[in-house]
Amino acid sequence: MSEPIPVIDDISILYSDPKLASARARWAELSAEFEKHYGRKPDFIARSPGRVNLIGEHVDYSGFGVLPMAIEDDCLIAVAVNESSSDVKFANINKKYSSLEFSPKSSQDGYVDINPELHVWSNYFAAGYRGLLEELNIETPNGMLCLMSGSVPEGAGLSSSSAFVCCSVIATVKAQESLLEKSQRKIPSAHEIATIAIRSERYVGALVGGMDQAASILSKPNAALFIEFHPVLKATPVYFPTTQPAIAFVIANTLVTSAKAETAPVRYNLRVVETRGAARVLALALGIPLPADGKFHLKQVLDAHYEKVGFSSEGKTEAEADIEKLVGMTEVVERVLGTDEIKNGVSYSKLCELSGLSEAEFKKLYIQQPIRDEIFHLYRRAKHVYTEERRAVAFRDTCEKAMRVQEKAAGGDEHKAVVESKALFKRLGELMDESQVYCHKYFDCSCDELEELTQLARRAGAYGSRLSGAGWGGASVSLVSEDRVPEFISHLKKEFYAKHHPDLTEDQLERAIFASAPSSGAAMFVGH
Ligand code: NG1
Ligand code: MG
Repeated sequence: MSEPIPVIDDISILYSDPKLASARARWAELSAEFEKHYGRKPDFIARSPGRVNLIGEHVDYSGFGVLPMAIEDDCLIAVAVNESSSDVKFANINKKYSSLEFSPKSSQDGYVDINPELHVWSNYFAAGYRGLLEELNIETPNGMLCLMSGSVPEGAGLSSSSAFVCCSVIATVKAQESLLEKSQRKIPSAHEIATIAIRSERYVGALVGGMDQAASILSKPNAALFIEFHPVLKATPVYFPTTQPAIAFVIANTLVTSAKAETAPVRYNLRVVETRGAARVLALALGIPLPADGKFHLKQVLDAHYEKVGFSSEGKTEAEADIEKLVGMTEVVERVLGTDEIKNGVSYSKLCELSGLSEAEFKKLYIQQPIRDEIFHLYRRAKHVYTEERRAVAFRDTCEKAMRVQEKAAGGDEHKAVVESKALFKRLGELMDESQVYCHKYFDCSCDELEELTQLARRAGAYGSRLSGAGWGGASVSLVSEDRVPEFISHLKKEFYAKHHPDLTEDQLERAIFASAPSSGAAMFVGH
């Protein structure tokens, strides 16, 4: 829990062989460009990766566990520290992005001004910078010269935004190290940095959960992560068998970009309000006392409900007990929210009435960010969340079973192990497919292109396929037998990309569809 962000002097531990050569070229280019731009060498390079979510979609802000893995595409920020002035300069190696220069002293809050209404790229840097300084209460920070290089595709559901915010937090922390040491304060651990990054991204305007930041910062090589948020942030590595038959995850981007910040009022932030509203209505119906601030998420409703009615986990594994509770909550949702009055959506005034609040009170409690809609779906959103968490728990449990099969197989009956493993992979695929159905039908976060891609993927032999990340566009992720990856990719190139995007260059295609191994999380590079 108190491990620091790893400091490395060799990037080969971050990338698999096929990516390493291009990664080396990119890191070298960043250092060279930095010198050209600022006339000196950087002191260090911070790195934070994007992620693909395997399962557990739109449940993190309801307090539930998710199962993403870091990918190899990442955000790099090269930094030179200036201890004699607090001024900051920030630019991107790609000139298409505007640069930023500021002096903390002259901004309104003493850090940096951020206007979330203006969707400018540099807000993500500013959010991480400000979040960190505010948290550590640093008044006169060291100055920073920064240059960034990003390889996570934008708006693809692969979390380019969080990779950027996390990288900004890490870069800022490292730049302030001498100050912290002078005042004998401890350097925040990776866990603390993840928590700060989660809070920081909220400055940019969306009411985000915490999956992306935790995955970007805490991932370990060769493992996905099961990340829990409530009552505290906890990340447990989840491994996949590496002996034959092995599996791979293929990411395929629809190339429909979903601009999160701009669409939040009718999509992401609206879902946050709907799930919070559902939690409140369920709590009232179940006679669960609401906390003083009135705020409750769906995980807290589950915990409070089973504490009230009693639950015996005797003779059950942790996964079995969790699944039983989640199934029980799905029945409660049917009973309380599946009524004629609520099932097909309610108006804002009805939502407030069901919540036992006036419209002004509801707004004050639950609507911190602008939202815009006339119908609020409590039943369908809550049904998605409780069933999706059941699928995430079952997915993790199935991975653990597959690892046990692999361990037992060593020196035992190999044929039996192959048959058992395949059955478990099939189960993983079914869970992913079911997740896609619920994202589409109950959470309304899919789109035509995602439906088409995931169906094509299944037809091309994937065990399962689903959208990844917030949805409404962006990437899909498919579970594929490792030996079939090349054939699978060429099938999708032909059936999806050649038809919808015939003009893509070979290089663009490679970036649109690719297999990704679980990559390691954030790191700080201090070599030269
Ligand atoms: P995207 O938009 O794919 O980065 C978002 C949230 C996550 C999570 C997923 C849906 C941010 C930074 N991330 O991911 O926390 O809620 O949607 O599962 O907003
Ligand atoms: Mg994002």
